[in-house]
Amino acid sequence: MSDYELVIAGGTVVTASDVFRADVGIRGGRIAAIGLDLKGDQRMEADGLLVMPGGVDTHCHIEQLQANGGADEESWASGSTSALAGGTTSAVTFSNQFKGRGVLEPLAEYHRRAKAGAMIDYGFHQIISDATDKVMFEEIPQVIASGVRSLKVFLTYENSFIDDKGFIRVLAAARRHGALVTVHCENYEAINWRTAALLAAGHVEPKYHAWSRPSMIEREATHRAIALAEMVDVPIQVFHVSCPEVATEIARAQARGLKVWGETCPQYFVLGAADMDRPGFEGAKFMCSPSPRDPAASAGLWDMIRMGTLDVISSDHSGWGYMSPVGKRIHGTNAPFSDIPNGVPGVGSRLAVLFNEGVTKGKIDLSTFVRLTATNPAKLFGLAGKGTIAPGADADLVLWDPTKKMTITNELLQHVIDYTPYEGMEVTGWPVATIRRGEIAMRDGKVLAAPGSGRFMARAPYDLIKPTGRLPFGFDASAYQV
Ligand code: DUC
Ligand code: ZN
Ligand code: ZN
Repeated sequence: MSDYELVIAGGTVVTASDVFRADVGIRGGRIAAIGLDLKGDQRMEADGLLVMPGGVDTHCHIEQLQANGGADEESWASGSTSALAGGTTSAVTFSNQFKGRGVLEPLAEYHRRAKAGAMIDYGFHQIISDATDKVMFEEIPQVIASGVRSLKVFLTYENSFIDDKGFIRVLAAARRHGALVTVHCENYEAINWRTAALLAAGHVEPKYHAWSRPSMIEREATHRAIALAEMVDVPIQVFHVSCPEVATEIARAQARGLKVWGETCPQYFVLGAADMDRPGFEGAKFMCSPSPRDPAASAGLWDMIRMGTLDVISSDHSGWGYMSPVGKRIHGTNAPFSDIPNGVPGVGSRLAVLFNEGVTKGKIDLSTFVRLTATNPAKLFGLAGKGTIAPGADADLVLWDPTKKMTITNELLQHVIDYTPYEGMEVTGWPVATIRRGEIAMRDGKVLAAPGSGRFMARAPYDLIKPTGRLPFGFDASAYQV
C-alpha cells in the first residue's frame, strides 16, 4: 500500500497566493501532502494541466421550492452534474420562505432533497421574506445554529420583497446569532413605478426589462443596505453587482472599515442589455436581475475586481427553460417583460467563461482567478476545508487545461435547462477532471459521482463575520426583541 490513495502528478498547482509545480497526495478524502515524487495507489498525470481548488459557487438556485408546490426544473441531480462538469465541487443554494409561513419546515424539505440528489457538497442561505416574531425570535436561532450561517433578503420582487423594517429585523437577528446577511439590492417601488409606466406606454418586449431597473435603482438599494447594516453593525455581502457605480458604494463602505463585501457574476462581464433586444422572444434568454448593462459597465467591473472591491464571482445560477412550459414562456411568448421569470443558468459555465474572459485575455492572473472562484467564497461563508490546496483541506480539485479551445454548447454544460446564454462562445481553458473529496467525480466531461454523495456543509461561527463593535451611540438595539 502506498502513502496516498491518489496522487495528482506533475501538474501546476495554483493557490490563492502561489503557482508552482508539485504533486498532490490525497488520503481519506483530504489533501495529505504537496510535494515531489509522491507515490500513490492511483496516479493521475497532470503534466501541462493546472491543478486548482474545485470551484466554490456561493450563489446558486437549485431545486428551489415554488409557491404552487413544485420546484425549480434544475434538480440537485442535474445541477450538480453541471457543476462537476464545469469544475465546481461545492455550492451554497437557498432555502426559501413563503410569506405567511415559517422557515423550519421548508428547510427540512431542502435538506431532504439535497441529501437525496446532490453530488457536490452544499450549504444553504436562509431567505427571509416575512420577518414575523415567530420566525425571527424562535425559528431563525435554530436555523443558524444548525449550520445555515447566512441569511438572504430581497429588496425587490413581489413574492420575496422585504421592507426596511423587516430588513432591519433580519440584520438584528444576524448580529444576535452570528450570521452573514446577503442582499439583493434593487429598489422595489422604483421598479414597480417604471414598470407600470412602461406597460402603459405599450413597451412590453423583453428589452424593457433593462429599462425598468436602471443602475441608479441598484445603487440606491445598495447604499441603503450598507447604511442599515452599518447602523446594526452586522456584515453583509451585496449580491450580483452589475456595474462599477454600485461597486463604488461598496468601496466607500470598505474604506470606512465596514464589513461589506461585493459579489458579481460572469453574466455581467459578457452579456448586456442589448442581448435582451434580440428578435421575438429570444431576449428572454438573457433576462436576469439586476439587468446586464453595457460594455463600459463590464469593463469597469474588471477595475473593481483588480482593486479588490468585488472579491467573489458566483454564478447566480437560476435556470428557466426557454421552450419549457414552466420556464421563460410560462405566461406565453407575448407576455410582458414583467411576467417573464428572471435568471440565467451558469453553474456549469461559470469557471470557463471567467477563465477565458479573465485569465486567457490577460485581465487577471491565475491566483486571482482561484481567489475569486474558490478561496474567497469559502472564507467569506465559513466553508471549512474548502477553496484551497493545503494539507488537511478537503481534496476538492479541478484539473484544468489552460490551452484547450472549446466552443460552448448547451450540451457540454449538462444542466437540465434547454439553453445557455453563452451558446457559441469560443473559450480557451476547460476542465478535464474534477475531484470531490478525493473521488474522481468528472473525467473528460463524463460525470462519475453518484446522486446523494454530496455532503451538507454545516457552518460553525467564524471570526470574519463578527461585528466590528462600532455601534451608533454605543447602543446595541439588536439585543432587544423588537
Ligand atoms: N435574479 C435573482 O436575484 N435571482 C435569481 C435570478 C435573477 O435574475
Ligand atoms: Zn438576487
Ligand atoms: Zn440569485
